[in-house]
Amino acid sequence: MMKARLLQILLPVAVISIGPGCAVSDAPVGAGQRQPGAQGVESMNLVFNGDFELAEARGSKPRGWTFLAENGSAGDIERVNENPADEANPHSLRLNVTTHKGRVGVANSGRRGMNIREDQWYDLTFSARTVPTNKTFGLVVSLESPDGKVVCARATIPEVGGVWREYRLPLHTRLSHPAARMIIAMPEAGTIWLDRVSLIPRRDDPAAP
Ligand SMILES: [Ca+2]
Repeated sequence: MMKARLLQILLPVAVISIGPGCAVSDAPVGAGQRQPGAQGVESMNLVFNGDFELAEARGSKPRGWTFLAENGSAGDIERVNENPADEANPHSLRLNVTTHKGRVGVANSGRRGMNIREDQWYDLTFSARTVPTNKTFGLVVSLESPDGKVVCARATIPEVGGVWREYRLPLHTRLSHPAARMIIAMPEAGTIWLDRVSLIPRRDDPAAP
């Protein structure tokens, strides 16, 4: 009888002493990791002229963006204001690929090259549309050196197209480069419009998905 009574008294005490310890240690860590990330989103966009509101002094090309065509691919880019995603931010980039024989797309190097660090997460966000064709494309995004020999990160975002929508692609880097560029490439011939492109490093939280 005495042993049974002792167990009834001791068991609840043991459970209570373990339970609160686990809960207290988990909660503050999770909350603390998210707060610095939210601050970084506001100030760290590596893309220059990601909303395409700045034009070159002459012509209709957007500042900071270049057309890239490898292995005999062909097409062009234009800064346009037709069918905007946002009337208050009316210009977008029209990427038109007429011949796809190799990698073809657009490149942005930030203001003086993007300082990309290895083993970090970078969040690419952008708006895109393909109206009136409504075709969808799997866009291939790379962070790489100007000569393309150092590929810091590469990932594909599938099924981009239709009416204006926002997209997000997390990129994880395996190499660093101090003056990298970002390339958004089309998988085949076609036309797509892009706007509000941003690339934000998550330097406070490298292991985040
Ligand atoms: Ca715009």
